[in-house]
Amino acid sequence: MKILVTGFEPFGGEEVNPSIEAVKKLPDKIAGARIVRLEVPVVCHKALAVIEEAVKKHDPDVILSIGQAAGRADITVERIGINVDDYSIPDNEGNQVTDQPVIADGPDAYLVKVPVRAMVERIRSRSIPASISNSAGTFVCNHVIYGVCHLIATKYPGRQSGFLHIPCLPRQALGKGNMPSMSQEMMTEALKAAIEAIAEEKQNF
Ligand code: PCA
Repeated sequence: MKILVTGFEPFGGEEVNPSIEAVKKLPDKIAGARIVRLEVPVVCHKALAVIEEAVKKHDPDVILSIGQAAGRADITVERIGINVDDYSIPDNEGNQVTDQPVIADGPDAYLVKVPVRAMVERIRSRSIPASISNSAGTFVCNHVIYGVCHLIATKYPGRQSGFLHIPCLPRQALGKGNMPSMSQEMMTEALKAAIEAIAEEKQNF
């Protein structure tokens, strides 16, 4: 089994994005699954194209994307992507899309096809706080959740996709009052736990 794990480049004036930092530190194999890493631009009109190119090249069974959610205190496993782009800040190429669909004529929403409950439980079993999230917002992360689900539904049947939001790194939280943070080591451990839960469920099919 092969899992494409994506993280984002920094955005919103930050010098680092914990998602790509945690992804870079993943081992090459987790629970028998081969890991392929990919950095994705925080650009509305490019993110999905970069992911699709990697899907064509590597033919993964699962696409698991990771993004930063500043202000969240735990690892959140996203359950749903909605067909809405409504950005409160510009993306990294200055696009501030409002009230647009991700995919014109697409369904209103997609539920992800990874075992969100088992992923949360596995992360918690490592003493790392985690929960299910029922909204990934309406910025580039939601765009990717929805867009990858749509890609699978329309072009790559049988594949699965999922998304985890992770908190800021401690160095991003410096001087930001009550901004929660988590160490990169802990976040990488959480990703490993989530991937184990996905890989094990797949083996049981
Ligand atoms: N977080 C943003 C986009 C890129 C990222 O890491 C989001 O939550 O939409």
